[in-house]
Amino acid sequence: MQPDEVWGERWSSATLPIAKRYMTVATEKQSLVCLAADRRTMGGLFELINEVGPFIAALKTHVDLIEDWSPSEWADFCALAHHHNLLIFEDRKFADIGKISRSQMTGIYNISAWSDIVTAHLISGPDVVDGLQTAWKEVNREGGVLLLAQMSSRGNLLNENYTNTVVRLGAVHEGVLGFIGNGSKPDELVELRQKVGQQKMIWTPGVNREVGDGEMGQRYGDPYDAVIAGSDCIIVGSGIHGAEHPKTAAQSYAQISWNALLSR
Ligand code: S5P
Repeated sequence: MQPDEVWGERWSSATLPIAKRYMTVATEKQSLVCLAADRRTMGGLFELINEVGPFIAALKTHVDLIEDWSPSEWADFCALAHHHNLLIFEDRKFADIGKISRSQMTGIYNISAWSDIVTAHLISGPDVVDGLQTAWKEVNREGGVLLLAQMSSRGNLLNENYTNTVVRLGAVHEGVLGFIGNGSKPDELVELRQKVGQQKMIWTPGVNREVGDGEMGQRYGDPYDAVIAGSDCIIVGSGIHGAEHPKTAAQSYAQISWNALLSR
């Protein structure tokens, strides 16, 4: 199957190269899964990617969680991710003014050198996106920003008004790959998709085959329902890395998400 057949308007109207890269990888691997690789050691990360790499399309990192992080081991880790044809997504949730966000893409972790995707809150205004895109351009790389339009955690402050503004500003910004939506609430996702339209992506955390409340205010919805409601990528963390058999779990999430996309 070719990506344009599977993704329809999302493919034909995508403007960012990284959007097409994601859709191509997801089609090749028949998986709409982004693994939230929330492990605290480099060894743990390597082990996880070696096990589930073939069944996921993207890899979401929190680089500042890793206790024994080093630039050389990280370079090896990124090489392993590329070997598995994975997009690398640093979930940094940038939120500062444009020029500081741009600088925060460098520094000790040098995020602009290896990330394909990063997250940002739009609380400081649209210049945060320009700052992040400038950082990628400065190292001759291309990337895309996912703006937090909704969150999966209970009691979050991203009310409907805020979501609407983020979508209105983000939908017309060429540096924006798409939005983070709340995977735990399919009804809210349907509404979000209506607001976003067909061009931009919606990626959803808060997804688990075991629907309900998670740890410390996290909430989970069903992976199939999320894709049917309009999600283009399910972000799954503990559903995979916390499973007894991460490989089997990853295969299962891949199959569910792919079947849902075909049905959609
Ligand atoms: O609203 C959000 C946004 C994000 S990016 N809720 C989230 O849970 N996330 C991230 O998704 C969070 O930082 C974590 O890495 C992942 C969810 O992990 P899980 O173990 O709950 O599936």
